[in-house]
Amino acid sequence: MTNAEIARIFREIAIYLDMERVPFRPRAYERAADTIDALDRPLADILATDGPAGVSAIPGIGASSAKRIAELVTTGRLAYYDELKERMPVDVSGLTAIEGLGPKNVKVLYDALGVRTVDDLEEAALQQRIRALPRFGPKSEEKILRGIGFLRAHAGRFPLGEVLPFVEEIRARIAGVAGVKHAIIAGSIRRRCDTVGDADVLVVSRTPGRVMQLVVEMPEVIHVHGSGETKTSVRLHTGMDLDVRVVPDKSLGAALNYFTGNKLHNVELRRRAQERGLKLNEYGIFRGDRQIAGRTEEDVYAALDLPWIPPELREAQGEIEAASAGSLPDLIAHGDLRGDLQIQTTWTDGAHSIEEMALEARRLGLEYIAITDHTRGLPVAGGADETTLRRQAREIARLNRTLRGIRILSGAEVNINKDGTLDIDDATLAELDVVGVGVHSHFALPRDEMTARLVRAMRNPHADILFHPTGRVIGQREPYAVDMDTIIAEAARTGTALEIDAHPSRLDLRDEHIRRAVQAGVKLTIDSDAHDRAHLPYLSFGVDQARRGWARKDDVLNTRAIRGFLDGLKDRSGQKGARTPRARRRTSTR
Ligand code: DGT
Ligand code: CA
Ligand code: CA
Ligand code: ZN
Repeated sequence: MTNAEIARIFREIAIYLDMERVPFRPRAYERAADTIDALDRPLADILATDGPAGVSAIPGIGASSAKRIAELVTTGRLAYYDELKERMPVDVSGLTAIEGLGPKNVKVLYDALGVRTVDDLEEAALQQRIRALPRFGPKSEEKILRGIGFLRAHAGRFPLGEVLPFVEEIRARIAGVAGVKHAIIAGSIRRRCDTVGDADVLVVSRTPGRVMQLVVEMPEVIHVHGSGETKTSVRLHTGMDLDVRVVPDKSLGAALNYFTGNKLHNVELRRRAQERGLKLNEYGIFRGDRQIAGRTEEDVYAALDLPWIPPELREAQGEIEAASAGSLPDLIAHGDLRGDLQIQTTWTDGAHSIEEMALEARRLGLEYIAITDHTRGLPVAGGADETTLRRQAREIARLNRTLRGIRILSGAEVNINKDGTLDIDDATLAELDVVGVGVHSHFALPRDEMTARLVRAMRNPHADILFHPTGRVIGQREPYAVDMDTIIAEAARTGTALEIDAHPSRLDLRDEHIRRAVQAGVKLTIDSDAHDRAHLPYLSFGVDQARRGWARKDDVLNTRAIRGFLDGLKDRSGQKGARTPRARRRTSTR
């Protein structure tokens, strides 16, 4: 039983408990699932070495969760979960994945119409049986059908954040087989694409038979498409396929290059080889029959008169020309981020206090964080108003006087109203260190109206960062209709930063948006959008995305030390005359 499987079961339990309207416990299960996902050691290992006490010692995992984990790891089952499933045998994950369909509605649909699967749901909607239910109508049927269509269109691709830890775990298992010299992840995962079709792992081993045996016998495998000495292809329990290839050591670089792709990048490299009278394939670079390169990727590129190209750039978007001209960007690196600028706390819909988030950020090596709880009514009830934000700023100032090694900045994730105004008054915004503004309502506005709305919000002198510039939720919600070129131009003109939301199902700014923003001289920020301290490491997915967008360290504001960062915010660079010295002192000094 892997960590990913245990986390999935905990999430399903949370959904079941939500259906029964059980208070609090669903959040505890979700929190435990987040914690489990963020662990860097298999729970089975922890249990084996430290026993149940070792598991319940993990922050975020209570004693009862620890017991359930022990049962899952030792027996492969969980009686409590089996009971829930038996009582209501529905595809809870599949159904709640549909935009706008929560656990409570899933229960209503099951109780009233016997809906167990997404197919049942589609049939019920098409037969117009849903509109008769209380609190549903013809509009709900339409929305459900659209949601199903969207999911189907995205079926078969998985957010990188969901697959990377899991595939990394499998890779490590393969690397542990006696006789294995290398086990490396290739394909779209190595390029850090935001979604992944299937996982590709390359292996160099004296014992290919043993490697393939391990792969087909992994507990996560639900089907073997094929297995031979050099290639095995399996379907995993998550629905994703995994291809494992064993390659000769002297071809590792060429194979890695070939199976990292993408296809068009490979095609361009092959053409370049041909121009030099060479042949490039997955076994190496050949002059006639003689292999002249291919043991490492560096020597493959060198044989083509190129420097090594980072995998994130291999999308046939001009990277080969840039490499050839010596003008590849010096990409932002993991570890360059010094701050995190979108963090929610228990003041609104986050799971942890300001102090808990700050301590975790410090533990992860960050120097500063901005607390950006939601404002007013959207998207959570009890969002902050002006009074609350001022009270929170005082709490932050108090913490800053006692905490060492981390600076907490006051801020907010301010709602952009339908007309582009903000739902917090300017006087209050002027007192905050970092103001992020974002759309949390009226997602379906026509493109012109939505673009004008965002532009107006960016023109507010206090709006430092545009959060969620596209509003997409990968595999769940389409981006809103917006003219990104206008947004980028306005960001450049007003000095508003654009956010790369690092949450792996968000990544609002796609690679090409980032690239255009960089070209326009727009400042970017990379934020975890953490609602739990286990989310802070999401920052790394934001760095991946920034690299895919050709961003350098200098393009990202929160790579700067605190002083330079604050000076780089729009509100500081001029307009903040409105800020009273007293308010400034409150949060900015130690
Ligand atoms: P995915 O799995 O859809 O997220 O994307 P990839 O890029 O991982 O694609 P995949 O798994 O089909 O193949 C892995 C890499 O292998 C791909 O990026 C390039 C290489 N490759 C696969 N098929 C071909 C091919 O027919 N020609 C060439 N040149 N390369 C190929
Ligand atoms: Ca792949
Ligand atoms: Ca593949
Ligand atoms: Zn939130």
